[in-house]
Amino acid sequence: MSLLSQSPSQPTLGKPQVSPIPSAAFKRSLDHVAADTEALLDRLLTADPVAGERQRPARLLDAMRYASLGGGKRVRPFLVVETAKLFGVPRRNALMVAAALECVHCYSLVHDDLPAMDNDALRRGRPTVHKAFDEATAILAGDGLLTFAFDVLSRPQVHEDVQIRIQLISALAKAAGVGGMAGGQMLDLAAEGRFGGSPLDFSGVRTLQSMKTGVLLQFACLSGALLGEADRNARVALARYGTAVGEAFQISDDLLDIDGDAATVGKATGKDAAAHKATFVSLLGVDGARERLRKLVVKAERALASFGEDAAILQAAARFIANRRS
Ligand code: GRG
Repeated sequence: MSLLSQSPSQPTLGKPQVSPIPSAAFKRSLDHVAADTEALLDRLLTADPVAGERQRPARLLDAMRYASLGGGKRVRPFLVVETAKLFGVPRRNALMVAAALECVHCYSLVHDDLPAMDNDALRRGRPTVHKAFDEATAILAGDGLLTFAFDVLSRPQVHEDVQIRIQLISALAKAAGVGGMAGGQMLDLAAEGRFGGSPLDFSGVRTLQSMKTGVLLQFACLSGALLGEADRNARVALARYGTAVGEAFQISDDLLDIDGDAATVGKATGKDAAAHKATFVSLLGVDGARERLRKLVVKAERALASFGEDAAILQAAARFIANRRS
């Protein structure tokens, strides 16, 4: 069953238009969610095994903590917490989903940085996990984080209703798996010409990027609606917002690869052009990509119009994602 076909319950729509949130206020909220997510992950990823586990080997746990703590903007957790807030979901419940999602995101970065994938030495301004530890440990740290996400989502602290937890688990599994992020990564490797084939056109790049990057951001937005048992209209609005924000995130990433400063971005730049990779920027040009980005922000803001002032912070998030420098 698709997320949008699940059963509706409470409407929150129909409010008037919105005054923009200043970027400093937005940044404070983002930092607050980041600090809360960090604290929760720190508590969850301890050396003590929980029921059903034997022990947590120190080297693996250290690598998982290195990959998931002490860095990252925590944009996905922010989207979970703020979309959940639209439906009055308690912050502590939303943070559990946020922490699970961040584990999946961090796993993807660890595996993406491996020599067999993007072969990167720098991530979040620090040595990548396989450089700080070793390749085998990095593979296992990714495996550990991915599976830990589903352990966390299955816990009653996420939501007292097991059906909601199953919906979240199913949605995150699909977003991360063969028809989502892992599938998108496969398309990305193919687009580099590793397995033969021809270069991607615009629609091919859009599909690849929406799978590789967009679906996790869409999950972040829809998870708030799932936690809040939101009605169909609200889910459709958040799905539209998530899709626009997902594409905007990727275009801004492509632009950063061209004009970003590696020290600020926290990873190597210029890699797409060096690999002659088809990206939004290579296909649309820098100005065309900026124009598309601008339109996507408008689309994201409009998608939330019916939530009124309650969604002003999410509108600010769309602007932040488009204008980010790291
Ligand atoms: C290995 C299955 C597998 C998937 C990897 C997400 C991904 C797929 C690769 C990452 C490569 C990349 C740089 C994609 C562009 C978008 C992206 C995910 C950027 C990093 O996300 P941020 O900016 O990172 O949210 P922080 O460090 O802030 O968490």
